[in-house]
Amino acid sequence: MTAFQYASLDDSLAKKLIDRAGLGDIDAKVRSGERLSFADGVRLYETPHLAAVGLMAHRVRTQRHGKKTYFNINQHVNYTNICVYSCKFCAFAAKEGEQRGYLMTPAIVEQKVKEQLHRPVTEVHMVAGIHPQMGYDYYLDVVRAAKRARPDIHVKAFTMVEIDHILKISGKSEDQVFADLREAGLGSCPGGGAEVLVDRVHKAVFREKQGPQGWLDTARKVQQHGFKMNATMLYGHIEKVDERVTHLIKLRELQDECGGFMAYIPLAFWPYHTDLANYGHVTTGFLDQRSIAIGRLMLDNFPHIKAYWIMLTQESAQTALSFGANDIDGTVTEEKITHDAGTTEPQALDEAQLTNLIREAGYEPVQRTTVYEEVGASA
Ligand code: V47
Repeated sequence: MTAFQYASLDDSLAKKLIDRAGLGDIDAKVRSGERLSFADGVRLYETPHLAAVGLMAHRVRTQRHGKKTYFNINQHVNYTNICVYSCKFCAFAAKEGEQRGYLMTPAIVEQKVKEQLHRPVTEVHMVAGIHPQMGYDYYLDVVRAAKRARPDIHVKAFTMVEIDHILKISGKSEDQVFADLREAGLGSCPGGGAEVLVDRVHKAVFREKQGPQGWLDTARKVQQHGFKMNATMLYGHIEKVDERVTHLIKLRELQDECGGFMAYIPLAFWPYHTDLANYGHVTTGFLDQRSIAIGRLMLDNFPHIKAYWIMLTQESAQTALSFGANDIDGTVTEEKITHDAGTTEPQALDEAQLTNLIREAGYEPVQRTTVYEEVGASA
């Protein structure tokens, strides 16, 4: 069955399959727009009937977005890997003085953005470690540097961990810090650093870093100050099914309260060179599709579900377009976090490669800005 046929599977057939999988009651809720419960989320993670979960998610995706699949032309700049924290899932971080540690000055950030001026890049995604020495002005300066190099670029920068750190070292009021960041050129925030929003996983895997409540509180501040942002979940390590569902419900509640999340992005864990390398496994195709589909079904108040190809792989990201995802992220260019942890994916894809992935799966590629304005039909 081709992706196109799958995407347009007759609804009564889909219903029969979902009923046979014992998920008819959940399907009825999805169809009527009733919110799924914690118990529903657990069942969706535990059922072996992945196709049934995918069909429900695909229907919602199709109702909201038709065949449109968003991508953007972006670049990543990871301005330092030096980090005070030692999260067990992270292969990117280095300690000060370590040979593989690096720190980009604002001038280097400017140079990195200038290097891409020949491409129609609309977004720079900047995240990094928490450097022990850099002061408040450094953070403003890296944003300014990107804008200096390319004034029309959208700067999507700083996870909630970085924002919290910036707030703490600023010596200024929260209002002033967000005003400074906006004036420097910050456009929105990425969704990283959430990991799994439950205390057990926090204690076991990233205990020194901001915990679940800290991430949510900072996200609330960011959104209350008028910035849009994304939300992630790092899955496929020690987290349990109920913890994944708890994570999704916490995101959903914050979205009800503030409404500033654009996309949910499940991030597939890559274990190589991390402290969890011996723990087990890399993610599976089954878990990847399930994570996308359950994100779409549980997060009824999130407009976009993103299949980030670097972490999912191109194969899995392409398939995810039929399991609820309506976004495949961007061209990227020079990604370090997943590459340090062993991803087999390239550093970048060009626009033609991205649009081919989307078209081959039966969907319509649409270039977007960071905040989901359509840039125009793609070639
Ligand atoms: O915060 C760290 C995760 C995140 C590993 O908002 C790992 O548009 C897998 O958040 N294996 C950074 N993941 C990436 C991120 C992101 C990516 C693309 C788009 C957006 C967006 C956000 O990567 C980190 C952490 O949660 N991470 N180590 C690892 N070994």
